Amino acid sequence: MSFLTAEQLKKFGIVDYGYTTDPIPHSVDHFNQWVKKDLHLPLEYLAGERQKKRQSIKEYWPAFESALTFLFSYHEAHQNLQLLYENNQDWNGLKLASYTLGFEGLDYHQILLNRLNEIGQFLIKDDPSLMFKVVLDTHPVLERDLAMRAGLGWFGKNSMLINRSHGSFFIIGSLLLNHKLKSEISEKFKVESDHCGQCTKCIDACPTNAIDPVTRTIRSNDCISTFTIEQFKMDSTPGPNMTLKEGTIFGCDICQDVCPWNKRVDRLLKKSLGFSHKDQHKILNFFLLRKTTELYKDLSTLTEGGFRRLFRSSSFERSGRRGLLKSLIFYLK
Ligand code: B12
Ligand code: SF4
Ligand code: SF4
Repeated sequence: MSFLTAEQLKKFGIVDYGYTTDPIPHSVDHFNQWVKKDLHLPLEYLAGERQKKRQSIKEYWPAFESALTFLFSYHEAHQNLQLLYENNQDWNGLKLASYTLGFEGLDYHQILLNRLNEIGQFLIKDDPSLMFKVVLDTHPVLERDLAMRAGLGWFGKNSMLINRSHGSFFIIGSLLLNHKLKSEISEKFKVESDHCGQCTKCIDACPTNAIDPVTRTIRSNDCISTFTIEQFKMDSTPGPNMTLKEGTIFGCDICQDVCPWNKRVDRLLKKSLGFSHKDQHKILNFFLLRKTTELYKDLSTLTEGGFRRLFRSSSFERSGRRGLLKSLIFYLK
């Protein structure tokens, strides 16, 4: 990238980036059908006003002229977790989504928001008339489609955006811009073709049958990720196929773990050095490296305030203490 050096990309943890001037998601009809069939439920926020905004980025931000989209990898955290599951004698059998241990064990929303703002400010130095808007997970933009339009990958059968060189263990973050950038940037990115072929590993591995093989989308109500991250109340009704038996207590990586495109990255990455940040160790020691009954006891006796203080700025603030207890109960039966 002409405006970010290799060192800056490294500093921001960006493994790839792309660019598009197209505001309209290519798969917008697909998304509308998905909502029409209620496959988004219980995630109400994907319908109504926010569904309308997802039809075109201009609906969300009329000044849109182009977007820079970045991939922030957490593959190393995934690899370190796999090693822990395979080799650590003290592991209790529970599993966490590996993004919770990426980004130094902190909530990626805050960390990546800061990084994207820093890149935006950097661009403005060159062109003070430039305006930008950060898009990161919670904004009403179909981010996988935006990344696909920016040439960063294809939609896997597990519905993940997959990149040929970096697999799918990354977070997508974008800067919407009110200008088009120079042509040498805009001409570089071509839309990727589908590289899933005849493979069905993710569909076969999903323990709750949440992947619809025909439409290649997720039935949200059957997805472990929905139940363990998005539904916080103790009395949340699990979907009909929801039986937690794989150890998953927060998020689910199963349909990515089995993907040959991620296995390829595993082989290419240098030998991992393990987790090195104190917040990562706090998470491992609290959730994974002691008896499940002890974890349950601590979560049951902690106050809400105590839990928040312990896991402030981590991904676990989202589900909270009760959301975790609700999932953990499956493993005490
Ligand atoms: C709602 C949501 C969820 C829901 C629903 C997931 C889903 N697959 O729809 C739940 C809670 C289940 C979920 C789970 C996870 N999520 Co989520 N989630 C979102 C969110 C907020 C919206 C996604 C959405 O609009 N879904 C509706 C479906 C229909 O759209 P879609 O997923 O974008 O899929 C598009 C393409 O795949 C394409 N498509 C799919 N199939 C086909 C087939 C054909 C024929 C065609 C033409 C097109 C097509 O069309 C869709 C519409 O554009 C996005 C952030 C965002 N604002 O976009 C993050 C996001 C998708 N999630 C993300 C992550 C990391 C996860 C988890 C891995 C977390 C975890 N470890 O537990 C899991 C993965 C589960 C999975 N296999 O998808 C990342 C994905 C990064 C990537 N590499 O793809 C995102 C982009 C957040 C981010 N900023 O990085 N998530
Ligand atoms: S995240 Fe887990 S439950 Fe959801 S589709 Fe993938 S394998 Fe199935
Ligand atoms: S496991 Fe196979 S079918 Fe599923 S996303 Fe990966 S390559 Fe595609």
